Amino acid sequence: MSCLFCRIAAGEIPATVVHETKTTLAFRDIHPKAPVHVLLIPREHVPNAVDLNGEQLGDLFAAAKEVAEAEGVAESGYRLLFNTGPDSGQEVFHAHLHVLGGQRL
Ligand code: IU
Repeated sequence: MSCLFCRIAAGEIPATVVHETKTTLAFRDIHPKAPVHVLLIPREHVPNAVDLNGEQLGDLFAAAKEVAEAEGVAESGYRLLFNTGPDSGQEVFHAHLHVLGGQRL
């Protein structure tokens, strides 16, 4: 298995997991760009956000809401971001939703 995030989902590579469901895993970004920077991934390998089906998207957004509440940024606000493709700066080709907050962005 060569995909980094598949390996994190499988528990082969350590990550600081903050939330998990049957379909979704949330862990802290290793190079945080804000005080709160959590990545949410589908457990199933999907290369890009635009390849996610409706159920996977719904699960990611539901998890993002829970993470934002648990991280204390639900009221102050936060950014949800998918990078898609090389020009966006996407580095890991396993779809992931960034949750960024904890400061004025
Ligand atoms: P991007 O949307 O593909 O650019 O985001 C990839 C993120 O994955 C980026 O913010 C990295 O800091 C983060 N990351 C990580 O959390 N753990 C890792 O082992 C690697 C990248 I490589």
